[in-house]
Amino acid sequence: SFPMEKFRGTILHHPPSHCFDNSVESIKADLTEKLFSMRAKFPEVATLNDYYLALSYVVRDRVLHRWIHSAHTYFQQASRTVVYLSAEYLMGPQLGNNILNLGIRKQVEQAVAEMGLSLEDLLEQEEEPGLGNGGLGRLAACYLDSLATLQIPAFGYGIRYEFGIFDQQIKDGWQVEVTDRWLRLGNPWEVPHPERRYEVRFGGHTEAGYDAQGRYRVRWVPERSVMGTPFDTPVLGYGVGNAIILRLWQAEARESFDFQAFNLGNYYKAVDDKVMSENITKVLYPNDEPEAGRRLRLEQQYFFVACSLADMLRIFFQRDTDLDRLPDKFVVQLNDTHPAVAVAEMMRLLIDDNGLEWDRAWKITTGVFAYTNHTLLPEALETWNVDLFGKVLPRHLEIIYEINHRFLMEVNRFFPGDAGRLSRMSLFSEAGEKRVRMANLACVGSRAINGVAALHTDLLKQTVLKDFHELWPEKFSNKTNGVTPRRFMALANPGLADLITQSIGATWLRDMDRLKGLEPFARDNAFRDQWAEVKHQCKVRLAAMIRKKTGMAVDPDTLFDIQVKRIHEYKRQHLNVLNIITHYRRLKQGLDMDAPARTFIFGGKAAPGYVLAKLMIRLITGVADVVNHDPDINGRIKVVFYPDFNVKNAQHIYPAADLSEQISTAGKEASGTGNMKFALNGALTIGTLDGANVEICQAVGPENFFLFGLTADQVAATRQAGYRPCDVYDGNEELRAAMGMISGGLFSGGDPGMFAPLIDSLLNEDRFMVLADYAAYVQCQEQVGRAFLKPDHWHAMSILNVARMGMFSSDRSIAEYCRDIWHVEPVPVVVPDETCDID
Ligand code: CJB
Repeated sequence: SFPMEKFRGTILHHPPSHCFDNSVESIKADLTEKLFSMRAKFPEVATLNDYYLALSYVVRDRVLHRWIHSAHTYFQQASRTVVYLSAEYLMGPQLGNNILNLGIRKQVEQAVAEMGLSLEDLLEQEEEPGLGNGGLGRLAACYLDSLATLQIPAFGYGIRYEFGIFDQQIKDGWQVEVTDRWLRLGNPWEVPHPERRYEVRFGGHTEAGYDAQGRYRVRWVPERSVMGTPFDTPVLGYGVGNAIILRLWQAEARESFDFQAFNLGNYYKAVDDKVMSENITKVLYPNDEPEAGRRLRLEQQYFFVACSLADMLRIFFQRDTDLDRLPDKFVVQLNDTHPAVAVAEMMRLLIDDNGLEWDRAWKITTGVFAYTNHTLLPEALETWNVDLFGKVLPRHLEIIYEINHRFLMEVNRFFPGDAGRLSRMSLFSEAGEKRVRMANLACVGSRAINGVAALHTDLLKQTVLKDFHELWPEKFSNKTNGVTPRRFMALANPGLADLITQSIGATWLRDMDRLKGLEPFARDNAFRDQWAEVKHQCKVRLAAMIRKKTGMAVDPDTLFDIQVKRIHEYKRQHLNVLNIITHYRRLKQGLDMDAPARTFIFGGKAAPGYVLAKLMIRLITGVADVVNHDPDINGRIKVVFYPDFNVKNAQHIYPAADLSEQISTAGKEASGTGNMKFALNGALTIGTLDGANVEICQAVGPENFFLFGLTADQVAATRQAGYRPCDVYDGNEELRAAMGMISGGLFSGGDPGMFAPLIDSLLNEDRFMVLADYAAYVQCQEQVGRAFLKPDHWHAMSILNVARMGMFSSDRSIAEYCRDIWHVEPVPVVVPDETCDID
């Protein structure tokens, strides 16, 4: 490896400094050059994808220029650094965002136009890296964007899945999963570093003994090992020279061939190890999957944690030798419990590999980590069977036992003789099969614990982490999620961004509180008309996309009512459907004839093993089939299922919404972030008091928000009082009729059995109180319809929503993490010879 020690103390060289000419002529010349040097093509034979790749390499050079100066600055200043550990990143397409952040959009647009291409077509070529399931993965990506923009030295570490989240197709109304081969045509954004591999060990056993100094030591004798190779993707800040790195690990065999087996003539045995090793980073696991494939998932988690911590220590040792100073130099944020095994791995590194005593190692470890919880759903809290854990990570299991032993002694000192508390707080659950509780491990190993919205943090303190809050109240804080306005406003909705900039200047994109300046424009008729026109254009664009993807024609003059997110019972897409059916039935009866015509748009993936969620998709498409073709309805209702919801599609969808559906059962959605993306694009929200909806409603004002349904407290109380969904059913004629239409087979081609599991679960248990909120929801939707018929007032509300949403920028979230948890300061990066300013 590179002899870094030579660089310690004094810096001998500056990184190369190219003067990138960002003129149109120069970009054209570079593009032709890249077509030749990277694609071996001349223009007459180049495909659109060749041009996409060539342009990406042109942009990448400029991106790398910023990264190399950033890395050099951080190294030189030995800056305190944030390490973000996340098993998921949903980065979205890179080309458009990098062009935006480099500030070269106009030149690139013109350059490709002069070459007979359209930038929009080239952007459409990009296959996004779908390395995450949903909100949690996208949050990690927004946070990298804000870390770079706020000039914070940081690394995002994760897994380079060969196959990300599946592509969704709809066949005969059902979801079909298709392998996501995102790397098929190459990925121009990453730089592999095979020279910087780490070995990661698995299995085997441990041996205890005494070292030469007579100290007790444990030696882990692993059974096998794999190598982790990093792939780096730079992430640019906006309006600054700073860039940071997303470093994703790929698993590889130590040797490509087992030479002994090969020499014995067993070729297939020889490649076995290679295949097994590469399996570790083969595929992303979908949320909400039942137990299958658990072992590999644990291996994935440990694999990326081990590589990342080894890399962090390598960087630390470039400039320092005293491990006690590690917490001064690094803070490691655990994005949920997926990387929580890092607590045990850190202890192992310090004790076994670096010879530290337990207490010293524990002080360092608990000085480094912080933990973000993302869910209250008990079934989503991660635990591992102890036998499985011990087979994969025998040394770590021992360490966790020791942590637990010492921890429970401490608990017992604070709460003597409280056996119930000890068993609830233990790192092991003993009811049934013995399991390791990863949330408890994360809490014990971290100096800070946070939830992702005010309500969520309160409920954490009162429920799942109550005991930890009683023991360490000072560790807890709230950090309400945020989203990046660069991708979800400037890039996704340039029309809106330009209108805002014309009105209040350009600084809002880095300082979202400035959006407040839009408030007076809510009363300005001319401005409202422009606002309405921008929204209309976005709806026209989405209508064209819908046409292309589904063949369906929808009318941009109707109310676009949109629910896009993972399909899940707690998110209650079926509540939305029940309202649609109710509205449909009323229209058939000649009622509600003055309601505005609506287009109901759904999008989202169901976990492949989640039967009821897949049935919900089938219900949506079934309702669409009937309603869209009913001549009595005559276009007053259209229902669309937009296939394959991902970041790329989302960028077309959020800007086109009039109404945003945020209708989860109160107390179940930790935060939500789609709710923010919609509102920042001028959609009004219909929602419950759940997650960040609570704060959104407060920020925009309840008069600009369609609120309905039980509160979290009422949900709990209703449950306590012995909630019986069948009583609600019996008492509501319209609800009975709507459910009757489903179970009668109207939406399943006459098959009354198809939706029985869904109907039965609503009638018998209704875990998520769909029926309890039904009447309030239908009524609130009527109010929405009436409000939409007064366009001036509607657009004024829309403007006020955007004006008051500034606090939901991820810049605000990250600034709070920096101030309260990470204690880290900005490090500005000066990039020499950049000829272009941010526009
Ligand atoms: N979340 O996407 C996931 N996956 C999980 O396993 C647990 C939670 C979501 O995280 C988002 C980011 O914090 C939240 O906004 C969302 O409410 C939560 O469901």
